[in-house]
Amino acid sequence: RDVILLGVPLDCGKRRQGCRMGPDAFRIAGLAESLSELGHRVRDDGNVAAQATDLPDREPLHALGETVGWTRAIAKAAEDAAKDGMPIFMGGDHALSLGSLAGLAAHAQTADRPLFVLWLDAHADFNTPATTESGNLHGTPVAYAYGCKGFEDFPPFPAPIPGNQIAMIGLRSVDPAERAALAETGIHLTDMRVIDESGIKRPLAVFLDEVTKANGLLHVSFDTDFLDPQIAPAVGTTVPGGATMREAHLVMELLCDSGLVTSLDLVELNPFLDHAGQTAQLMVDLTASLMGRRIFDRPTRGPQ
Ligand code: DIR
Ligand code: MN
Ligand code: MN
Ligand code: MN
Repeated sequence: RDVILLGVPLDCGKRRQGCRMGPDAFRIAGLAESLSELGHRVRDDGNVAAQATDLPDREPLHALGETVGWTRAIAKAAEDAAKDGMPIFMGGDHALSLGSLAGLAAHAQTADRPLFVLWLDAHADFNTPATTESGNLHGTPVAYAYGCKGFEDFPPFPAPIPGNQIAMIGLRSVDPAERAALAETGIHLTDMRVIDESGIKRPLAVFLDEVTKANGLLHVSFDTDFLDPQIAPAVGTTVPGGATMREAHLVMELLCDSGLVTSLDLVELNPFLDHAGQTAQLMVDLTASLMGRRIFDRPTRGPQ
């Protein structure tokens, strides 16, 4: 495949700094080399540049103007890259997905295919600028893509994504306002209890079947805090009880088998909090699993 790496040193989606070092951490951990070894044609387009706005900041939102500027710049880069191949957005915090989702939705509209989104995250990121308690805009991209009210300062979202085209897996920290808003959306919600009781494969397979039936594009947004903090400590918003290394690799391997993934965000890695590159390396290894790294080959459709 043609893979396009885009660094997004965006660090304004929350107060704790460090995610701006993410793109270089992914590079140093060998993301491009790992994907080349798997036979992909990899191009690193360098870093997306922030775009200035004169939008004033507004309490209680943190860095509203800066975030809106980034959203425009990333959306443009995403739409362009999606024409050439499979974009991988190396974040940066999760506010970058305001832009990647907007750009990919515009691309899907042009391609006349529905855009599906898989959100791997401890959090739902379904707050709006009106409901957020923290003021941190990294907690809002899914609500933006779904078409919630409250995003008037942002570019209008091209073709909002219906709830049945969105799946969240790994949930274990959901704010009361998010819980109430999610109830009416039809978004596929897989919390850690579902994973404990019936495993991580089934909810993913159900969603992937829907993507296949609809001939959809599939964007995967991978928040580092999907993973358990014991294996992925380099996140500002760790939540205990996350996905294990084996669960995460299985998700990536199943996504690879499906052949459906058309774009990927790697977000919330904060190298300042890492232990000797452990989390960056794990994220690179998981991306390699998503892109074809295997222990042994298997029939693509084995016994379910
Ligand atoms: C919380 C935390 N829901 C918020 N969200 C995080 O600030 O809106 N998302 N950390 O990744
Ligand atoms: Mn997130
Ligand atoms: Mn999160
Ligand atoms: Mn948040």
